[in-house]
Amino acid sequence: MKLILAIVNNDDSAIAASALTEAGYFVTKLSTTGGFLMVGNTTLLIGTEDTETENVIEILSKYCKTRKQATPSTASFGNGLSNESLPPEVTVGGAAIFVMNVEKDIKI
Ligand code: 2BA
Repeated sequence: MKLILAIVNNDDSAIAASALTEAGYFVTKLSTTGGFLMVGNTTLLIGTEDTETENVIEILSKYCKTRKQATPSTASFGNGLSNESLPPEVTVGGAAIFVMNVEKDIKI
């Protein structure tokens, strides 16, 4: 079994989660914050069989789009970077995906 962790844009998260659920996958949505931009994004957790991994990635690819995002002035908050050292905009997404092995999957 695998745990797929996908960090996606907030604007894509609802449709991506719906498409995954409709395809029969179990999905958990977490509200998260990117460490660089310091703005909200969404992390989707999907626990599934090894053989389903590529299909999940395909669905995420379909609904999670790459976009340019302006670097907000708050991006350096707390990390000691000056605004001048940050690029004016960055390319974000479609999704940062991590696939992990699951030792046990227990539901009580
Ligand atoms: P953020 O950390 O807010 O990063 C937003 C975008 O800023 C990134 O897009 C990338 O284009 C740029 N960026 C991030 N860190 C950078 C750095 N140290 N130097 C220069 N540019 C940097 P994505 O790569 O598509 O990442 C989107 C979001 O996914 C990230 O938001 C973060 O929340 C997550 N993420 C991406 N890669 C990750 C990783 N290896 N580990 C943990 N989280 C990751």
